[in-house]
Amino acid sequence: MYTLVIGNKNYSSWSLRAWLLLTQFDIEFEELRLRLNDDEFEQNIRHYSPSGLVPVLISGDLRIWDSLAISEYIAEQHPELNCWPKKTAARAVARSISSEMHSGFSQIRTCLPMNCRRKKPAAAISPELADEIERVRDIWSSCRREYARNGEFLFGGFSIADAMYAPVVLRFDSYGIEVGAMEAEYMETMRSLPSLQAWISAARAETEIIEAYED
Ligand SMILES: N[C@@H](CCC(=O)N[C@@H](CS)C(=O)NCC(=O)O)C(=O)O
Repeated sequence: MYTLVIGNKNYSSWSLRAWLLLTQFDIEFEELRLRLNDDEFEQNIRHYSPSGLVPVLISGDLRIWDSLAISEYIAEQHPELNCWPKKTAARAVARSISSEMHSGFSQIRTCLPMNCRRKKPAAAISPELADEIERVRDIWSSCRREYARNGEFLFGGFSIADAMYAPVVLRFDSYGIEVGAMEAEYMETMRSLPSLQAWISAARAETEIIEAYED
């Protein structure tokens, strides 16, 4: 049985990625939520996470403290689930876009922080932010064009790549980012997942406010 240590559901986009992956693939886990920006977090996080960051997956004596590392570990432990696409070429592209998400998109992260309670257009979109939004749209539409025949997600069936982009779907929704028909359809598919709905409801029920992530 795994334990997944996460931050506030309203704000912690990296936690959402790992949580959604486990939940979508029906992998049993216990959830341990620590409040970000709180003394409790500072006092407890090093007990679980050598990096001081969430998410952390605890599997027996092992701690895995990064969303992409957690994803790879889960994919290795449960090969029958095909957490990555089955075909080599699709898997290579899925890994590329997941790594691109993990190491890039600094403007989206900084200017559009995840906040599931928020529903208001972004105040301003700089050219740099617009470029990153365009790049995400391009990734989503090209994946959908290529893999639509296999299912509704980026590579047909739900994969780690969808978990990596889930917080971006929520951000585009919260900040009223305009997208084309193909990307809107993908966003709707993601938003209607019962797992993501459950995360959003729990996020909205949280009472902590972190000013840095609010307007
Ligand atoms: N590269 C890490 C990023 C993790 C991360 O930045 N987590 C944030 C919450 S979303 C955190 O733990 N922040 C706590 C802090 O900075 O004190 C991953 O992929 O898991």
